Amino acid sequence: MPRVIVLKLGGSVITEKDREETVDEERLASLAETLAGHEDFVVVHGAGSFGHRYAAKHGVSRTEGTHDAAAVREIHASMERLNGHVLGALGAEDVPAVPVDPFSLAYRSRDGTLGLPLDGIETTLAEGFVPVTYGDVITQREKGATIISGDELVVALAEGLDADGVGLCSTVPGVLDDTGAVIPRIGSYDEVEAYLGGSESTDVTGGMAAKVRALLNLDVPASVFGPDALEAFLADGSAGTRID
Ligand code: IP8
Repeated sequence: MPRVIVLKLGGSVITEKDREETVDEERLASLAETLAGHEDFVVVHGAGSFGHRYAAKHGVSRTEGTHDAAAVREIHASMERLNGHVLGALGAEDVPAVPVDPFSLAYRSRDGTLGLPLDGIETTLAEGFVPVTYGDVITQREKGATIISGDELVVALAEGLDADGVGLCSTVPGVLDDTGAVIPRIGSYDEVEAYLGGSESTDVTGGMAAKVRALLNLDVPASVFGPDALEAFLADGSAGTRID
């Protein structure tokens, strides 16, 4: 099987973050147009103005679980609605996009370790489809159900599929230094600690520091870039900040 690219479309890139369950239609259509004609990639999208609101309403997070099935359904349904929009936009550009539902696929063990069987996704790719998955709620032993972020899925898919590269399409044009300039390349966390915070910083927001740390741990090169640079990333991987 050819090696794949794992591409994350950030929730705040494809939705209007401050308007409940509102898709940024124009942005999404333009990203879909850029992806048209490309092959062998997996899309992961975040929640933006979908999902998070229901997770907060029911007190569900990466660490706080729920046994309330109605809460699980509400969070998951919101993410399915956003996934439907993403599939629709990709489909309109003839990208052979199909859904991959994390709730039905993934799970966590007691200590939070992610289980993500990949046979289905591998078959989906091998048959020429583009799997489109997303941050979601998943079951966890002894906690009921907890949240999985798109970023966590990106890392697991990049490792599990032995991906060729990872792209995080974000609202910022890359990882920024303290003057607001894009840092072209990051080879170790020490290089950016001054801008992103020390290794003890908890990073509860799942912000840039957590992303950079996770991407540095991967064997594959990753890039963080803004929506305008998706074309450049797909062409030769030269976009925003390269983390490897
Ligand atoms: O936007 C969160 O995914 P993220 C998923 O990638 C939910 O952090 C359901 C809140």
